[in-house]
Amino acid sequence: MRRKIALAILMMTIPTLDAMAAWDITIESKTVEANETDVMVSIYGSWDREVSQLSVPIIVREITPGAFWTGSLPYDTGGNALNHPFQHNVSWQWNTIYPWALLIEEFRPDIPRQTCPTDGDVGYDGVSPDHFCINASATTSEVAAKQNLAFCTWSFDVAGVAGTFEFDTACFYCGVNSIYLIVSQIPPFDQGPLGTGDVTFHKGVITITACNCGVPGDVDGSGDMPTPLDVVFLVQKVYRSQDALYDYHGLGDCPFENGDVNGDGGTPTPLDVTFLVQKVYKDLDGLCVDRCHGDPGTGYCPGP
Ligand SMILES: [Ca+2]
Ligand SMILES: [Ca+2]
Ligand SMILES: [Ca+2]
Repeated sequence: MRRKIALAILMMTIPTLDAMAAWDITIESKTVEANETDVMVSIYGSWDREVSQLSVPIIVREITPGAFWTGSLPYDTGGNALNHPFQHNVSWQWNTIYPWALLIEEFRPDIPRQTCPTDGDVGYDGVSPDHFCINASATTSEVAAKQNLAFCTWSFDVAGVAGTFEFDTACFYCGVNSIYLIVSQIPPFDQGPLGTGDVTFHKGVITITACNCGVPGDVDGSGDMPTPLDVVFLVQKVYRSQDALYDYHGLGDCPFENGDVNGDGGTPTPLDVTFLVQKVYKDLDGLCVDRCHGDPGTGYCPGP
């Protein structure tokens, strides 16, 4: 009987021990469209005891050539929880009323040096690879146990090439050569790979999908250059209110409505039929050739 009771207590204890092992750093993965802007990615942390220091060195690495982040890259350097003098497209989500990371709170770009391999990166420049490091450190206060806390978010634009790139962890330089997540008891100890090794890490993968707003004038979605059949589809839509046009909008966030072949915005009109007739029968191209971009609100359509 005593053994059964002991076994029962042990079984009740196992889930608790398992839950206490939840030390994790995870970077969000996302699927975005080609040339998408203001893509937001967060880093999540889980820890079971109060920690006073956190460092995550990150490499941004192209997997598919050309599929990468681009434009004005995020940074947040030289600051702490109250002061961010050099900040661009980075935000922190933990308690900002009673800030925790008073000593340092930064999202700092740099290139690897000292004890890290120093080949392959010449700058934080949108050319793979790029490196940055997330650092947060307390003076006396500590951040309490958390599970899946999205503590930092950064935003960026992506290139027009379909494929993938990733936010992985890698050596940054001598002081931040690995993930550190430090419990400040006496003496303090690190739960990261060079300490107890309890922290798991999951990299973030950004998948850029090709824009799919259709071939210009291919209103029935057959996937090839417009034909007389497309003209009939558009005539039925415009003059007979019989809408059998392909739903490109169901596949993505296309700026132009299908059938608005000249890209001047709104629903298709007789003018669009005229443009499509000229294209199909006379090879006069006035169609909106870039269906993925432009601003129909201003009548702007890239090309032809
Ligand atoms: Ca670079
Ligand atoms: Ca067609
Ligand atoms: Ca139109």
